[in-house]
Amino acid sequence: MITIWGRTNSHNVKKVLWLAEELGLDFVRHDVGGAFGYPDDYISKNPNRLVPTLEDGDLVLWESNAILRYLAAQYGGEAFWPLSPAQRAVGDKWMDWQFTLAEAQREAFLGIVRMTPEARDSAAVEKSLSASARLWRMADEALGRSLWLSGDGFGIGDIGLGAYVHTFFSIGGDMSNMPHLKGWYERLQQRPGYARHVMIPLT
Ligand SMILES: N[C@@H](CCC(=O)N[C@@H](CS)C(=O)NCC(=O)O)C(=O)O
Repeated sequence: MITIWGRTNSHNVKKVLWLAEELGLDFVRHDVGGAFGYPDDYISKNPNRLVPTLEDGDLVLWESNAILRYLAAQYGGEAFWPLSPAQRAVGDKWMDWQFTLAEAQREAFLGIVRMTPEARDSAAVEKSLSASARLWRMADEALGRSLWLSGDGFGIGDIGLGAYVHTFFSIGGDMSNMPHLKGWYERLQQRPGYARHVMIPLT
């Protein structure tokens, strides 16, 4: 049995839950992190005091992208873990670039979602929104060349950024000049795992 530890409104937890559903895995999830805190038995599994953590048999794994790679390789077959290193690298690159995007989008997310309007630094929010829009334009260009960030088929390259594009849209990010990104976001919304685990209230 697979166990996933982490609060559902964390981007990094959403990624893991969504992939687990894409792969049709049976799993149980426990709330931890944020308002739920970190019980000692969790810290012994993940001393970073961060979420997510995955347990599969004797394997205890933290770092969300390492978890995605493990699940894809162990359970995803060729569709999620192409045998060709060159083909696999296409999605792998976007999966790690997600952290670049997340960093740019962070101030806007925190300001709009986690702070009251009085506490919000509007200039920092605007700066973060335009920095992230500039990065999203790179993804838009790539999506003009292939249907998915992983190549011709949906894959793990779409999971990381997919978790963040919903946030970009929800906090007022402007996709009007990014038709390929908008189309990709609409295609993601057709996927039941995305609707269930990513398109939830941000708070
Ligand atoms: N590089 C780590 C980052 C993990 C991380 O920063 N998780 C955030 C949630 S997205 C967290 O645990 N924040 C503290 C908390 O929720 O208590 C990973 O990808 O797993």
